[in-house]
Amino acid sequence: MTGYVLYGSDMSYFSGKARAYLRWKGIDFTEIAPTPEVMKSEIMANIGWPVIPVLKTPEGEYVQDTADIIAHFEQKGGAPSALPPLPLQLMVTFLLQLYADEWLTLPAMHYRWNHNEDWIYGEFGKNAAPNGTPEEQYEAGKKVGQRFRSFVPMLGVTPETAPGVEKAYEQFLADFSAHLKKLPYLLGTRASYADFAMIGPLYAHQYRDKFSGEHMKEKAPLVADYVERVIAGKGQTGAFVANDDIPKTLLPILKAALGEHIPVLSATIDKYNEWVETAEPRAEVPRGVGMVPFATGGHAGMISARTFSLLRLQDALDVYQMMMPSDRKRADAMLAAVDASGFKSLRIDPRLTRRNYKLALA
Ligand SMILES: N[C@@H](CCC(=O)N[C@@H](CS)C(=O)NCC(=O)O)C(=O)O
Repeated sequence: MTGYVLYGSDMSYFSGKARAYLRWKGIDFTEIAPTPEVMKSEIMANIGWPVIPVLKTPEGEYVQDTADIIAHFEQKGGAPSALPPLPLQLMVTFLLQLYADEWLTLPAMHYRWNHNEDWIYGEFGKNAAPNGTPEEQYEAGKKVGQRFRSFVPMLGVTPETAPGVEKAYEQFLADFSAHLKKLPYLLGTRASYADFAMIGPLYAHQYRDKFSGEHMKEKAPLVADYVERVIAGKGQTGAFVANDDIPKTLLPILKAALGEHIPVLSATIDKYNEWVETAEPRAEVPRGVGMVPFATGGHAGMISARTFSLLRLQDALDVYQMMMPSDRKRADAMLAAVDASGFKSLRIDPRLTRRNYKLALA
């Protein structure tokens, strides 16, 4: 086989992000489902833990994590470039990735596991028992799926928070629909990195899962149309909004996202700092460092303090901290407009990096 291999699945959050990007970039790739055999011989053997998506290059190298998959191609240069070239749009790109990867997990988990549970077991079964009868696939899928289901309360979705998750998601659909009336993609008339990130939650869980997709098509047909375009790799031509401006219609989305997420990120940093006190230099970082309070759509609960979220935050902070004074002034004005000035004082020290396909102290 020539070209790249993407080990991924149509049901997986982050596989959609990678697939949308690869199609848009025009990469020759084949997607292979994570059957038990593939999990063992490719993913466990080379990555060391069970995760998708994983990219295998024609040279036989393995790349894991969607940001690293995208960077693998972007570092080579070549048009079209996924990242906006100017600083404020770049910072907003990473803020939108932080939201898509690490906060829209709330509706994704809620809708999949509280509205599509039996349906998704059948879908998981197609990978777990590809040659089984529908009943055998359901049983095999249930075994795999129950592991994911068991993470849901830790990810903040409980009977107490579920109404808030729905309220916040409905508001997002309304705000994003208003944006899509003005512009076909997040930052202009062409697709870019932020759109691929948004496809993570919006494709597999919110569009493809049966009930969620019906709900999206009914409540927010413009969002459903957007998901279809981005997952198909469209939007290769067109432009970013001129003058490094941020479309006004993104402000309500950023305001809601950052308003809920910044307190959680700040509490996660406190827990990370406590953990760092006794950690060895360059240590592997645990995926969670305890539980912290949060609220979404006006409903409060507890959520895992996920260290990976800090890696995504670090990208946005790096862009902010390296801005020239005139750009920083524009960034400050935008952050003030969305009540998110708290972002500026967040610090991740020591820095985070990825080593051996895991999160580690830099
Ligand atoms: N941050 C990673 C996350 C990959 C990820 O969380 N993949 C999910 C499926 S969409 C998974 O395999 N999770 C297994 C686990 O977290 O143990 C990325 O961007 O690629």
